[in-house]
Amino acid sequence: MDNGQRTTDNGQLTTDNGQIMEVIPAIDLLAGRCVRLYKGDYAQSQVFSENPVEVAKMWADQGATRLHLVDLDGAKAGKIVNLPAIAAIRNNLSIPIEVGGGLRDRSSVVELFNLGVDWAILGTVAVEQPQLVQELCQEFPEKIIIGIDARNGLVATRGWLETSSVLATQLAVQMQELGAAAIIYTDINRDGTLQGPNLDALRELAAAISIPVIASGGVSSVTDLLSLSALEPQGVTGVIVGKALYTGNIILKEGLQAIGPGRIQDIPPDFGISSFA
Ligand code: AMZ
Repeated sequence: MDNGQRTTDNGQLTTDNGQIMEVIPAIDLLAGRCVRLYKGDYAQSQVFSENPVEVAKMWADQGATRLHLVDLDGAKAGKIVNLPAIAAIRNNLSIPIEVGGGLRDRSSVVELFNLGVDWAILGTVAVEQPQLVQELCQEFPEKIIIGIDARNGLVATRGWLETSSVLATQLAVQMQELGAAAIIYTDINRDGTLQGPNLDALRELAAAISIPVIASGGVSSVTDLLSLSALEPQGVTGVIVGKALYTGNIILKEGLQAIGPGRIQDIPPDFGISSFA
């Protein structure tokens, strides 16, 4: 019987009403600690834990299917700085992890892959060295994700300390052509503010490309997650959650129940009826 259900490539149950989305906890590393910045401002950092491994394990234990790690010192310095913390997280966790911040050459990307990191996120080089992006996408298919961090639609680079004249959507189209596996779109003015995601910008971006879009910045509640899940048919396949998880505004388990695998609204329609028969 066709009850509107189907399975995804990895066997997860979903429905024709909309597919599941990944809820991806973020761990931002500054001087080996787990922090959150406000709008990416290094002067406005809040330490959430001295022990990022413990935090990573906690999100994995609570059901995360992927982790998003940012080397904030690295993004500023232009090279990996928090390698010990990244390696420790990788060695203590079995779920996939994506890492960005300071990856500006091939050897840094290779260093992460050698550690067992699953995806490398490139930001600054997408604007400054598209040729390198193309080479890396060819060498590591499906492993290179582009982080597009936008301030009023324009792409910011180098720890968000510089704003380019490149339009986010334009860069996304170019990166898709070069072979990027996915785009992570961060709205800087929302990041760390708990003000809600920029749905209009995400809709515009997702309409312009066919590779997956992962939303980031401003997510503050389960309601925000549900709003984002309406964009799943347009290609928004995941959402990165940072501050809201650390403040408790979103309980990971509830976020997963709302839009993740086994989300509660996907219980088969005849499931409840038969129990009353
Ligand atoms: O918060 C910031 N100031 C910040 C941040 N979170 N600056 C950079 N980043 C992240 C980007 C992307 O994931 O969101 O670093 C990565 C890009 O680094 P790079 O070094 O490639 O531009």
